Amino acid sequence: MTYLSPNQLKQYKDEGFVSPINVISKEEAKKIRNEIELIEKKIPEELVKSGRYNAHLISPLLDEVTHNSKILDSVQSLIGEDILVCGTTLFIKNANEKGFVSYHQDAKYIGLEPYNWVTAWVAITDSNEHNGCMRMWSGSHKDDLKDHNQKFNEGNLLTRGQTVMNVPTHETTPLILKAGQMSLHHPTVVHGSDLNKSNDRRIGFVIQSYIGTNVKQVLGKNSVQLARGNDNYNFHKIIERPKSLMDKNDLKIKKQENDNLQEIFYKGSSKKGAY
Ligand SMILES: O=C(O)CCC(=O)C(=O)O
Repeated sequence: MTYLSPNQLKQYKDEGFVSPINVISKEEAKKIRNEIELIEKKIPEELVKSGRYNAHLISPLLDEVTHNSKILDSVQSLIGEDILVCGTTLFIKNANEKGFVSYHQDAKYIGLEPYNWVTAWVAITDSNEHNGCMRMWSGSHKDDLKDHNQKFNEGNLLTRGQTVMNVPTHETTPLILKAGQMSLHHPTVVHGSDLNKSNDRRIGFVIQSYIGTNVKQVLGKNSVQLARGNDNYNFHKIIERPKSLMDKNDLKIKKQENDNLQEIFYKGSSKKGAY
């Protein structure tokens, strides 16, 4: 059992995130990278744009991480013992590309209420200031939801380029992770990330998010998997775990899920971004 320690719980409560937490080995992270890159090679369009969502539905190794008991122990410390997975995202920044993530609050556009949920960011490669790790505005989760501009700016990995203005970026905390470590962050903490200036890709596998069974999707439909405990609310449709790598039927399920997700992310917007 690897529940969060009192110090880690305090960090989450005070700062809106907790990091770093060891969850898988460097070797396991490398195997996962290889599986991601195999999918990219076999089906080049599968993991780009909206395809980067829910890769755990077609990759047994990403499915394993999603249901990893060390991660779930930490998550349980924050949201209780009845836990659902309601989606995942691959945040990949290739070397020499202009990918960044504008400062935002996840709760602003994800549609999950109440905020009994947490996001786990698992480093598949090392993630540091040089290759554009996440940066957190510590303590910002204690405020209400902030106004976000929709910038649709080039290179922004967020669907609509949602951006909180006037973030004191020089005061933000870089979440430096070794491959195999994770961070957990709160639905309302303001965070973003800069460009990858290294010669290798930076890969984050993000369980976005683990939700308590009492959490509803108020902007559309999300299917879920039961990760731990019991679901006595049954607010969501249950989705199967992958049968094998790139299984044909699983690819279809992923596509359907991602179409639903796009509707949530673009709700109320007449314009579509690059992702
Ligand atoms: O991977 C990144 O750089 C940003 C990820 C992010 O915004 C998130 O996990 O909520």
